[in-house]
Amino acid sequence: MSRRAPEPIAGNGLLPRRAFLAGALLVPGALAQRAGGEGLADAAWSRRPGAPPSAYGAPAPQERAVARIPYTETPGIAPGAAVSFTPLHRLRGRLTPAGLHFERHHAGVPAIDPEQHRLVVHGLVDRPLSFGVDDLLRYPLVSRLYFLECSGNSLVNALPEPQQLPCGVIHGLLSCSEWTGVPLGLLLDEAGVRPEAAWGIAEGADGARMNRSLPLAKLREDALVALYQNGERLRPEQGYPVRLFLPGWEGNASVKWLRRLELVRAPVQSREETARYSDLLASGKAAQFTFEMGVKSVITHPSPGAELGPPGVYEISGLAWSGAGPVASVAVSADGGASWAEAELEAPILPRCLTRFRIAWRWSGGPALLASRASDARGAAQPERAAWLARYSPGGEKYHYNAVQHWRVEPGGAVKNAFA
Ligand SMILES: Nc1nc2c(c(=O)[nH]1)N[C@H]1C(S)=C(S)[C@@H](COP(=O)(O)O)O[C@H]1N2
Ligand SMILES: [Mo]
Repeated sequence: MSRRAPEPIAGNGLLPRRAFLAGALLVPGALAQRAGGEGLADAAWSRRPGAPPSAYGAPAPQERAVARIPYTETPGIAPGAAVSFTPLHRLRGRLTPAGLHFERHHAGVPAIDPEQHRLVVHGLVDRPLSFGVDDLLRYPLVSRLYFLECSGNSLVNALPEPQQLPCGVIHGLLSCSEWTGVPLGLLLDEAGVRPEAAWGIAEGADGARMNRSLPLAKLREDALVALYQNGERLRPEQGYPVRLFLPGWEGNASVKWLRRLELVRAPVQSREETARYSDLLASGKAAQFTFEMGVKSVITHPSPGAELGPPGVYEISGLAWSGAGPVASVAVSADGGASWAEAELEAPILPRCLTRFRIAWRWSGGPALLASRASDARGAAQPERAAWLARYSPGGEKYHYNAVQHWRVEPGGAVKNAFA
C-alpha cells in the first residue's frame, strides 16, 4: 500500500482532515488485528440466546465510569446545594444523554407531584392564568437542540495556577439536549401582557424558590416552557415537570420547576442577579446582567487524563458553541498559538447548540500545546485567558469564563491543563 503523507496545514503537525481518508492513516493496533485475522472465534455469548428486552434500557455495565462527577462545597450542611459535571471527555458527538446532563441545584431536587403542580402567569396581564401540566401539554409543542451552560462553568481556570482536572470537571457545567415545550410567547399572548410590562420574574417550586428577572423581549423571542428532554419527559434534576428554557443564556436564567411568571415593570434585584451571577469589573462596577453566553470551545479529545499512545496521526476533536447564534469557525493550534489551522465543523451547525469540530494531527512524540479558538456568526472570538482576566476586578466574583483552553501534551503522551 503506498500512502503519501499529507502536507501539514499548521505548525507542529496539524493536518488536513483527509489525512484520515483512503488508508492514509492506520492506527498501529488496527493494523495488527487486520494482519492476524483473529478474534472471530465464537465466544460464549455467541453460542446461546441473550437476555430478554427490558422496560428501560441502561448503559452497558462496563461503561459505568461514564458518569456525572458530583461536587458540593457544603456536604454536611446542604448536600443539595451542589453541582454535578457532565463528563465531556468521555462523550462523543454533540448530545448529552439525559442521565449525564449536568446539574446545578441551589436547594436540591424537589419531589414534585405533577398532578398538583401549577404554573401561574400573573402581574401586569389582562387575564391571570394558572396551568396544570396537562393543560400545557395541549398547546402546540416545538422541539429544538440547544446547549445549556452555567455561567460559573470553567471558573477553576481563573485560579492563579492551572488545576489538573479532567476536561469534564473544568468545563462540564455544559450539556446539550433536544428540548420540547410550549413557546412562552403563546402563553403570554393568551394572558394578554399589558403595555407597561417590560420584565418577567420567573420562580421555581424548589426549596430555594429560585427566581430571576428576565426581559420580556427574550421571553417572547424564543423562550420555551420545556416539558420534554431528548424525547422523554424532563428528568427531576432538570426541572420536572416543567422548566423555563432560555436558549443561549446563562443556565441560571432557565428556572427549573417553574411555578410562576409575574409580569412587572422593572427587575426585582433578586439574589441571583445581584449577589450572584453579576461580574465585578476592573473598574469596581458590577455588570449586573450578562445573560448571553459568550463564544467558546474546548478540545475534549485528547484532554487531561488521556495518555497518547505511540507517535502518529491522532484526531483532535472538541465542542464549540455561542449564545449569540451559530459557530462560524474554530481554529486549532498545536504550537501554543504560534500558528493556527481551521478545524472541520460537523454539520448541521445550529444556533445556540453545541457543534463538534475535528482536525487531524501528526504527533511527533515531542511536546505540544493544543488549543482551540472559536468565532461566532456575530464576529466575536474567544479571548486568551490574560485578556479575559483583565476585564475583572482581581478579588471579585467572576462568571462567564470563555477564554481559550490550552492542553499541554508532554513527551510521554500525558495531557495537562496549561495556561499559555
Ligand atoms: N428553581 C431553580 N432553577 C434553577 C436552579 C435552581 O437551583 N433552582 N439552578 C439554576 C442554575 S445556576 C443553572 S446553571 C441551571 C442548571 O440546570 P440543570 O441542572 O438542568 O443543568 O438551572 C438553573 N435553574
Ligand atoms: Mo448556574
